[in-house]
Amino acid sequence: MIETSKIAEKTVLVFFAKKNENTVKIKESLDELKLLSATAGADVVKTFYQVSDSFDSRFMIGKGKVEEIAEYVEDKNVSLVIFENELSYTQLRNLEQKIKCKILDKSNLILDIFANNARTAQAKLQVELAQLEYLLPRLTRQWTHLSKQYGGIGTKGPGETQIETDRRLIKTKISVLKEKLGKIDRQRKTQALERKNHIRLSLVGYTNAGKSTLLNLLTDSNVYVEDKLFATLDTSTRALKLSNEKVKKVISRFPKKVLISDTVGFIKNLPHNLIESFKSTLSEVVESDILLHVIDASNPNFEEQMAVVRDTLDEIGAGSRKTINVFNKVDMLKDFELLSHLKEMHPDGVFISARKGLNVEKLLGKVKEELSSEYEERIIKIKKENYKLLSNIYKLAEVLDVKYLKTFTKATLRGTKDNLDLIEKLNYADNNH
Ligand SMILES: Nc1nc2c(ncn2[C@@H]2O[C@H](COP(=O)(O)OP(=O)(O)OP(=O)(O)O)[C@@H](O)[C@H]2O)c(=O)[nH]1
Ligand SMILES: [Mg+2]
Repeated sequence: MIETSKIAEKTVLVFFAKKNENTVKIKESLDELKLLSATAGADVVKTFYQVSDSFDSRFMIGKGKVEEIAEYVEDKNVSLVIFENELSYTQLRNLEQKIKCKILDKSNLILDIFANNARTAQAKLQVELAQLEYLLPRLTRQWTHLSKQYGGIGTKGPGETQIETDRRLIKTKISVLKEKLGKIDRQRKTQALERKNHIRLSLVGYTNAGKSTLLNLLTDSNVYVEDKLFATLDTSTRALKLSNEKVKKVISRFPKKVLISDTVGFIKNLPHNLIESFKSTLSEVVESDILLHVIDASNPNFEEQMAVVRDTLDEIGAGSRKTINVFNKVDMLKDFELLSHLKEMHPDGVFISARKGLNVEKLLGKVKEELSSEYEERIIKIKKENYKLLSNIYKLAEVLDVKYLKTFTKATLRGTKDNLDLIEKLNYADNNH
């Protein structure tokens, strides 16, 4: 992948909204686009809006507006135009004929940020896959020409050489990437069984909510934290470890070792192919005992962000996992009434400050409470000499009692329903061959 240039590009933003759209929502979407642009290294010099009854299908915005932007771009030497709205291939082509600089939409911008922030081999492969899949239907001579002419944000994409190759080569590359990712995924799956004997928590949430800050706090680590969007693209897993005395007490009451995973943040309209290619990273989330949904309570738009996160969890198949809503950054809520209102609205939530270490013991207490409701006891009968199953059982559950009877072994187990079901399935398979 090609590195993005570090020089800030002179950028204008363009935003089209229908007349009946909520103005508060419009402002929030625009603020998010500004933050995304800044994260990508753009220097936003102006924003063009258009609010209208209907959009012009040729350009998204009206022709007059296109001309106004084109003039501004030329006058002020602007090198990048970013649309909040998703542009079709034809709209992009039409706009490029009028406005003489690089044009991106929000999906493209997010892909670019991901490309820039990918650090591990797996994240790089995943981003490259998403970029190629995004590019494939849009690959034209025009694109090749543009990327050569302008460079910078949004064009580093899958690399010069691939842009020059034809679609068939890109397709081959896509299958190679899928193959490599499949291999990483298989390795991960073998490690997953090893981890089954641990309690697994995943931090999920909107980008910039404070997931990595909370991971650092709970596991005494030092993963990358930044007031930027998509600072984290990789899942890092650490063991729960805290030096705080109050918290130590809670931890000592956990039945098993606790592992916590940090994950990539979500955002409204996350390009679908990004979710697709990050599915294997996110499978960690799907297999967790409990999800900690970290919410930036200081963001006026946090409720919509919560809904986006829930929808994305549904999409990756984690919608029904047990979830604790963790309202973070309460240190920023100066208005006491606001906080008590929030607590009233979300009686099951936990209110913390990851940065200041506020209420962590409450959070862990809640985790403990949720876990004990999930754990159950079950007795299973195992064929007498099935030592292999017995050794697997120790990985999957707590063995409370074992009785070696004449024809079978009777084990009393304690574990999550999922793990106990899995043991029964293994036992059944062993007994029947
Ligand atoms: N005031 C305040 N700021 C916080 C708190 N927790 C995190 N932050 C700040 O919020 C910003 C984002 O924090 P991260 O931990 O990187 O957020 P994240 O959810 O991991 O973000 P991505 O990985 O980019 O999705 C950083 O500037 C943090 O210092 C908090 O409790 N209070
Ligand atoms: Mg992070």
